[in-house]
Amino acid sequence: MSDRLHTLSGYLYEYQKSVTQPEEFWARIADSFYWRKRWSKTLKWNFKDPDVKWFVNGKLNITENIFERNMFTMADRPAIIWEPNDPNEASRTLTYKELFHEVCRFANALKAKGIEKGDRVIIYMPMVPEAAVAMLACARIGAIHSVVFAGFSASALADRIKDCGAKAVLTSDGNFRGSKKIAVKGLVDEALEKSPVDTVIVYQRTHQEITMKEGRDFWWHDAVADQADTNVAEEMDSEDMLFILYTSGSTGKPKGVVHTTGGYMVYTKYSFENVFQYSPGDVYWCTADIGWITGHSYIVYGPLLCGATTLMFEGVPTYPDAGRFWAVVEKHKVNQFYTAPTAIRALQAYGTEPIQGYDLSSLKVLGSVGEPINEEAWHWYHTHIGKDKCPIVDTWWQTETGGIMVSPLAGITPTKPAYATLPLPGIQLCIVDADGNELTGNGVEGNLCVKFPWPSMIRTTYGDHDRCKQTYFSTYPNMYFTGDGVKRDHDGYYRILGRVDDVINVSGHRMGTAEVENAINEHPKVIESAVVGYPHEVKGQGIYAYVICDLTNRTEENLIQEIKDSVSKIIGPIAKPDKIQLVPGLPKTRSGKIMRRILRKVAENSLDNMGDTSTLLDPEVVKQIIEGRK
Ligand code: 6R9
Repeated sequence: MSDRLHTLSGYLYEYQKSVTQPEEFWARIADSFYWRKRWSKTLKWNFKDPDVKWFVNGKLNITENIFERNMFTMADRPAIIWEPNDPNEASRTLTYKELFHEVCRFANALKAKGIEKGDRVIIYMPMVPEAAVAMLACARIGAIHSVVFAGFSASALADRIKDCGAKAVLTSDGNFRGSKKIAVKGLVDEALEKSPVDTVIVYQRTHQEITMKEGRDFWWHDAVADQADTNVAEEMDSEDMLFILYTSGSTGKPKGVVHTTGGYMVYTKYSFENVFQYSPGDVYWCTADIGWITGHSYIVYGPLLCGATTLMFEGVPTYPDAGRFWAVVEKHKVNQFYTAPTAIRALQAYGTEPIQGYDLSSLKVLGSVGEPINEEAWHWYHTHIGKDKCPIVDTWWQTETGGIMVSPLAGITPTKPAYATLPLPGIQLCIVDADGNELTGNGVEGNLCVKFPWPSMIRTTYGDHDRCKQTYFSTYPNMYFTGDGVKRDHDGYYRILGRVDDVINVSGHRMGTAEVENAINEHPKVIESAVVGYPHEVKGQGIYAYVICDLTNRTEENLIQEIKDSVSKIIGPIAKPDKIQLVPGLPKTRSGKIMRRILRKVAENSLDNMGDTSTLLDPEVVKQIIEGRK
């Protein structure tokens, strides 16, 4: 059943209803799903503890809502189309029936290995259909999945295994990425030395040589070989955990954002069909990796709950050349295309030549996610990819929000370049000043908060509820604080201005400055460091590191390289600083706080307005830093 809106007045009407009668509104949407037992109360909440429960006492399984609920009508419809890294390798299509059988077989395999409801399972896999099968099989048996982006290092993987106390790791022998072949199993082995698990299941992708540990490691194809293709889904409570996804914050350690079953299901389906205006038979493609929230909500759960055909792409935008995205759009006649501004800017740099010759006429909707989209990239996307006929949905949301919060509804909401436009039904935004006063009316700018719960919101941070409370619910009482700055213009449209905390956004990937500093500080020659973001043409933001170090027995150049390598090893290549400046000292206040504001100015090269430096312990340091800037 579809809950799709079709007109602007329809949206405005629904929005109004969703605010005045939120429980009735969401109960109506939730009623189109299959519940083993209907909920007794739609919502219970307070933002103080915080304690939020949707569809209280409802019983369900999310995979029953993907498969059994639709099986009579959709069995032969393509669920996943897979496009491999190498365009010469054949693509694969799995119908809903085929996907269902794969999920059941793998669910049975997990059970046979002793994985039970409530156990945590790490998924560290390439972009192959089996990664989606792995997630859905966990959901089928009630195990909690935690997908770790396959570009993270062994040590980042080990930290996540340990933090969630995982019982199993699902992985591959290796991954193809552009022209590279990455030895994934070796990284897993290294991680498991630090954080052991009972079971490892290895999907064979690259056929490279790996070591398998007797009794612990099993091949995927062996594990499913004798399994039945039917499986009775585990009955889950609406508030049972569906997954944990680690994300970076302003403090050192990544935190495990927890999403639960009922609310996440309702919201991802509802937001998917409305934002993208998906019609049965369309081919939808989101280029994200399943290691990020975008991959969870809008490659796997949202589209599949809608009975959509979702395309999964294993490769990168520039392999074998910068026309690859457009070749894939043409080949599979993609109707909705959803990517990140950093990819658009990277392709923009190649000019329009790589687009020539590809038939992009199937495209109906273009999407953007992950970071603010600058006007230039917006226009390029609109003109050269959308041929001025496809609406762009600039979707603002976060790992913590579970689903899209602010976005045009494609073809319904009039768009404006660089604006995420209006909140989705059920989303009650609030802009506050630094003291937490709500800024009402239009033409205001401040910090973005949400003042009422929505079904797919974060419930806790795994193993540390207080951290959830401190990070999101303590800055402003009775509000969820997003960490983003925002402007509401004279039309009431929202424009996201970027993070106001110590989180930077590099190519659409979230990174805590403290997290990068900790990694830099692990180098034995480093005494202290400070990391800030600076504007970067393609990545949105680049990483600029100021480092105090001991240069004995090293040249400056060597040490900078060693630091970069070591950050790659500790977190992953995505966290490698773009610029490292060795400095004699850092600008600190008398109380010992690093004044990042000054470091940001230097990194941005805007030196004329350094602001107040009177509280600095040693103003001389700033001069030296400016002289040595990169
Ligand atoms: C979905 C996702 C969340 C942060 C968020 C914000 C930035 C995401 C955006 C956007 C401007 C958009 N962000 N979408 N900024 N316009 N359309 O990206 O989740 O990885 O948790 O990042 O990304 O700063 O706070 P996540």
